[in-house]
Amino acid sequence: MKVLVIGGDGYCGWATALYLSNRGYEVGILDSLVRRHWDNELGIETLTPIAPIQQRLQRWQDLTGKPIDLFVGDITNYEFLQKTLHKFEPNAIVHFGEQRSAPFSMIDREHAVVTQVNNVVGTLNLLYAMKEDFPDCHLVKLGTMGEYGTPNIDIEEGYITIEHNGRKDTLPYPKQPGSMYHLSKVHDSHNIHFACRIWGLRATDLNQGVVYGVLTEETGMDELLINRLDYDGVFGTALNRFCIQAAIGHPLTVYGKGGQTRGFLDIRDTVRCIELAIANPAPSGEFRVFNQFTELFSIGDLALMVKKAGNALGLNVEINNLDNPRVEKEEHYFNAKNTKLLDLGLQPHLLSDSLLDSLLNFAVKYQKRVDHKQILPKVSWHRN
Ligand code: NAD
Ligand code: USQ
Repeated sequence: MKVLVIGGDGYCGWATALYLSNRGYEVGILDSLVRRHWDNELGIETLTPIAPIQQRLQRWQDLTGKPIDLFVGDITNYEFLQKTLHKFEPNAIVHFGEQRSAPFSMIDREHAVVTQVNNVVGTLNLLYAMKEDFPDCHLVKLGTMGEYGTPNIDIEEGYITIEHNGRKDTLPYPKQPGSMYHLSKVHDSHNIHFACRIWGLRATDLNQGVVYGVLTEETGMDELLINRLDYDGVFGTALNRFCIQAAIGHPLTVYGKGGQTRGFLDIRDTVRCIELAIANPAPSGEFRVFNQFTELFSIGDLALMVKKAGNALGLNVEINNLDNPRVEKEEHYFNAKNTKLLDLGLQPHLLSDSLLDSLLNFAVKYQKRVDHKQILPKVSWHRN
């Protein structure tokens, strides 16, 4: 089975491409490498030294004998996208190729526009290319749990059954995203749903929670295969950031009260969820939605867990409740369903002391690469 991984040079995409290749899928990577460009623009670097994509792929082939095709280009360029699809002829397309940072999208108007054009136009191009020539191909699209926001009722997987004035229907779950980035994912979901309803395409929208961890079986095989691990205030995400902060003796940056609750998952489960989605494709005409996370944590509780694990390793870890640069609820109800991937056979790697130990030790190993000036958040959601 041929799988095209769009965004295969990124954090989730790189781990997924190698995992699928290792399991016998014929894998191609399409990536514009724009994320490396955004890092340069912001003057940030991942904690880990990542090799150029061509070297990474050569090393993978040398180690395993498994080739991965590479297509460097931008999916907002329709001609390039069409040509690539015709060359590779995928059975499934996994689409990670978007601007994925909420703070990046909130820097200013320009970054909001870059985010929404890149994400919405890229996905729209993909839908048209599939409609034209690959209508049977299965699109596995990375969405986000943040599409739902934090409603005061249980969050279902994509749809909710509503009774209204004596009539009943199952409708898309209401969306209340918290950043221009999260909004771009909502726009994508509407476009993909439309393409399934009107053109009969098949798609799975994976509303993923916050991913943590860095090692997978494949990326741990060799230093040249190492994955990116972002810790800066723009691209770094909560738990990964906390472990790196703990490793360098920086107080953990909890925004506001820390009662913000989100879905989380280990990167080893990200790759497995993608495989489960590919192996069990959505039927033609269906816009299927899975909530892709394994556990719910509040940010304050995560900080306490990292503090405890850091103390056990002899690190002195403080927690600092900063003024929240974002506009979001800091105490709220949050109960999201996540049974569909479990029903397909997902066996979650739950957050454990040993994972925190390994992430903390990993961060200690690369601590010299940390630029302390990049840790505090600089992007504000507030009007001025
Ligand atoms: P990343 O920035 O590490 O990787 C994204 C990759 O996509 C980069 O290599 C980038 O160069 C590429 N890309 C972006 N726009 C492109 C375009 N127009 N054409 C071709 N390539 C393009 O991000 P990630 O953390 O791996 O996230 C991957 C996907 O998963 C995103 O869609 C993100 O929204 C989603 N997601 C991530 C997380 C997380 O915690 N990292 C959580 C939930 C959902
Ligand atoms: N937070 C802190 N301190 C930090 C970083 C974050 O308190 O140092 C808080 C934020 O205010 C927020 C929560 O932690 O309440 C999550 O923030 P995050 O930066 O870890 O994650 P987020 O901005 O939501 O985005 C990340 C990925 C995005 C993905 C999303 C999944 O960058 O691509 O879509 O997680 S979810 O959160 O479920 O929407």
